[in-house]
Amino acid sequence: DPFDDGDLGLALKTRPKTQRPPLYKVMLLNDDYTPMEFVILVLERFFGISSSQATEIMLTVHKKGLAVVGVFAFEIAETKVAQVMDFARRHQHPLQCTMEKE
Ligand code: TYC
Repeated sequence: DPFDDGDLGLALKTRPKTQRPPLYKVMLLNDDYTPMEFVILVLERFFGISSSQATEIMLTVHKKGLAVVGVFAFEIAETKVAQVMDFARRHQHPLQCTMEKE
């Protein structure tokens, strides 16, 4: 009949679905006290971001309140957040880093 999509429909319905892990956005939040240079250092050290890109991202956080600094699988995102929070705490800066499912 004219509504029968034949083999193509069957192929789509039976195609094995490729499973991808959920991704998590890691974000930095602005505050009034963390030095700009420290935020740039965090972006370079923990996210492998170049000095010029790190400066741009830091200024985005400063102006907009937050920015996504990377997107990772759950365990990687968790590790980045923990590393940044620990580094900030050890330097007595109130910098906050959080993650959110994409
Ligand atoms: N607002 C801070 C200042 O003026 C700089 C800053 C940028 C702090 C980004 C946190 O995630 C941040 N010193």
